[in-house]
Amino acid sequence: MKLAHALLAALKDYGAGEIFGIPGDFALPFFRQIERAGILPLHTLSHEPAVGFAADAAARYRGTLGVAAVTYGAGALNMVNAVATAYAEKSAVAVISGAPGAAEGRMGLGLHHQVKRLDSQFLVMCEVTCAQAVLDDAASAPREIARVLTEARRQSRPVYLELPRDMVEVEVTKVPAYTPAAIDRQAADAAADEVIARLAAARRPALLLGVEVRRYGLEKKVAKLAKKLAIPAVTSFMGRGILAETGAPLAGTYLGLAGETGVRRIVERSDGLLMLGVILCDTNFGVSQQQIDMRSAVHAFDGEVRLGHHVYPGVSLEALVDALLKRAKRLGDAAPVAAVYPTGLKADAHPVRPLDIATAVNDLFARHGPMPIASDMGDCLFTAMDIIPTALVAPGYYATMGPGVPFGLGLQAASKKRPLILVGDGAFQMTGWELGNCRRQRWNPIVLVFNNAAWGMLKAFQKDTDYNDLDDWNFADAAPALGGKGVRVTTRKALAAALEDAVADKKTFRLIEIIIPRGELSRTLERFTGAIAKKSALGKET
Ligand code: TPW
Repeated sequence: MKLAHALLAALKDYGAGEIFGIPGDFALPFFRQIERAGILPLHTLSHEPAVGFAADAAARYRGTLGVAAVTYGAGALNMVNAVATAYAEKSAVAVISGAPGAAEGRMGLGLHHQVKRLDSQFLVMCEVTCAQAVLDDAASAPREIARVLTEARRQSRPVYLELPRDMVEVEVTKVPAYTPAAIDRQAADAAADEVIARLAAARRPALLLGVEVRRYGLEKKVAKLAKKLAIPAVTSFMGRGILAETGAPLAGTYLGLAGETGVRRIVERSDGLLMLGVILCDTNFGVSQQQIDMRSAVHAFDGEVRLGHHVYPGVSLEALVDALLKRAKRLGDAAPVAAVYPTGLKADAHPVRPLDIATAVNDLFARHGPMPIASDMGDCLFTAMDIIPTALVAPGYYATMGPGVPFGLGLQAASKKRPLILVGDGAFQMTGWELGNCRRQRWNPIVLVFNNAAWGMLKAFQKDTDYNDLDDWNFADAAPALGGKGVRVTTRKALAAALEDAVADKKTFRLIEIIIPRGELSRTLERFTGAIAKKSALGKET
């Protein structure tokens, strides 16, 4: 079979459901084969960052593989930030880039889209992916594809495959099927024995659940484990939304001093904290990492389990969870505390604050059922902490702006469900334009633009400056030109009505531009800025 077909069949076999892409001349032969083979649907977008973000959201939703296909140089390098996001936040995106053919490379001329050397792009991609291959040899290509895609699945990180344009139609053999890593049960059992002993000896054991639980498809098993142990369970910031679909009671989301006090106490007072799949980073641990007793904590992440100075390498999260499930017994006695979220918006003429948006969305979900959410970086993401947990795709660690809208498009393509997109006006300026692709693809997200006419988060950190103020762009007016419907709301009453109206109309995307008075912040961001101010004041005293 043709190399392109072998690659497409392998992408599907390894879990991909679609391809997001933008072609270029080095990628045209591959794109033709994508269309002709019909193995995976192709969704073209407008700008490469969005291609990467959409593929990332699809990978996150499915817990398998997302695919981003681009051209050499101008295309692939335009996508580096999105691939970096996937790397940092552990999302298995396969980047497929076109490239010059062997004869072109030998010409000795600088080729268009070439940076310093022909392999400059490869070197850049090495830094943001966990495995790479150039498919320039028909004999080894199937093995190379299998090696690289296997790493994507096992490590849940992006990978890079470069497909020179003269290789697309060469004949190759089938790509070997995906085989999950062999599990070392003995190592997993030994680790689980020690973990259970540690939890049983603790006076206040607790569970902190992170994003790997979703990435490796372990939500049901972990929900069962939490129930068996009957100890308080919370998610990390990145892990927000995991277990939402299992109905398991969670006490909330840990955000250090920026989060709820009750949740902070559970985590920081625990003398036996079991962290499953949690990325150790400043956003997950807020501004109070030093208050967690890491010596008594257990950290299972990236295929190893750490307890104090003991390390069990080669124990996947799934192997550990399986072994824990076999041993778990009731350790806690308290009925699990489930978090409470604001409902019952006062639909009056009051201007809209971020908390009102969360309340309005909670009311909407109560009436019509939950929607999966894609959020950008900004106060919209902190506002999401007051929304009833549901599947959430957001850049909670790498914290890039721009993914909100394209995450939402990828989420809809993968889930086939209508998503809710939360995005600030600054971030919407970056990638909001991608909504113009909805009509063609029959996507119909509901988009809430938090318009505070500012880079509000930055302004919250630096109040005495003007350069963080933005102009008012009238985003609602732009919606019809992009094939959707838009409305601008300034009061709580208008917001509630606009949400109802949007849910009722499934024909196009709906953009609700919510005017928020500058300086109004979510509760989480208020606490966050307060904690930072307090910390820097303390720092000055010492
Ligand atoms: C790609 C730095 C973090 S938050 C922020 C900036 C510029 C302001 C966001 O403004 P927006 O939302 O979207 O209006 P809000 O709630 O704050 O008003 N460039 C990139 N990523 C990041 N994170 C920045 C700059 C930043």
